[in-house]
Amino acid sequence: MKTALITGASSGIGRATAVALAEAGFRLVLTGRRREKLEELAQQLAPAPTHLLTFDVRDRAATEAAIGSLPTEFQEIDVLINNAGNAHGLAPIQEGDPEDWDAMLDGNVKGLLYVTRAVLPTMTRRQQGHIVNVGSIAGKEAYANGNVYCASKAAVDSLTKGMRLDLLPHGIRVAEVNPGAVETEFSQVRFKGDQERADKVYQGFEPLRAEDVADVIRFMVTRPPHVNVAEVLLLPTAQGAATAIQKG
Ligand code: 8X3
Repeated sequence: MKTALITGASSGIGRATAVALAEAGFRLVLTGRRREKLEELAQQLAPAPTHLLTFDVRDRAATEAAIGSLPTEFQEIDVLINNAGNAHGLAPIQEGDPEDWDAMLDGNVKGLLYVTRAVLPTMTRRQQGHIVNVGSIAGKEAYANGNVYCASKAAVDSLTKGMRLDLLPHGIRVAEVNPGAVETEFSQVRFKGDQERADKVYQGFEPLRAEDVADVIRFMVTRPPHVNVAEVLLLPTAQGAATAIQKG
C-alpha cells in the first residue's frame, strides 16, 4: 500500500483528492489547520488508513515537528500533494495589504517549500517518490489585481521545474496541476467571507468542481513508474484564459 501526504486536506481540492486517493487504495496522511474537519474526513474515509497532522504550513517549526512525528507505518511518503494555499484579497498593487501578501507568499510558496523539505529525506533515501504541486492558471499569466497571488503561483511553477531537475538523479517525479476556476472556499477566502462577491465569481457558467481536479491528480499519481505527467492546465469548458470566462 502506498502512502500519500496531502496538505490542505480539510477542504476543497485537498479534501477531494483525499477521497480520490483513498478510493485508489492509498494510505493517507492528511494535514490542515482545522482538526475537526480532518477528523470528519478521516471518518468518512474509514476503513482507509489515515493519520492526521494539524499544523499551519506557514509555521516552519510546526511543519518540521508534525512531519517528524509520523508513526512508522506512515513515515515513508510515496506521494506528496502540495495543495495547501490560498488567495487573500484582490486589489491593485498600490492598495494591496501587506498582511495579505505575507499570507500568500508564506503559505503558497514558503509553506510548500517547508513541507517538501521535511518530506524529501525519505524520498531521496528510497530513491523514489512523486510530488504534485497545485499551481494555478494564475501562475501562467498575471491578471489585473491578482499581482501577489499570481506571483506566488508563478513561484510554484518555477519551483516545480527546479525541483524536477534537482530530484532527477533520485528518481523522484515532480509534477504540477494548474487549475482555472474551481468552485471551493477559494473565493470566500479571497474576499474574506464576502459571500455575495464570492458567489458572483462562479455565476453564469459551470466552474470546475474540486472533484474534477482530484480526478486528474489521481490519474497523475497512478501512472506507471516510468511516466511523469509533468504539467496539466485544467480549465472549465467556459474558460479560455485567466480572465476570459464565457458567461451565459
Ligand atoms: C485560482 C484560479 O483564476 O481565480 O487559482 O486565479 S484564478
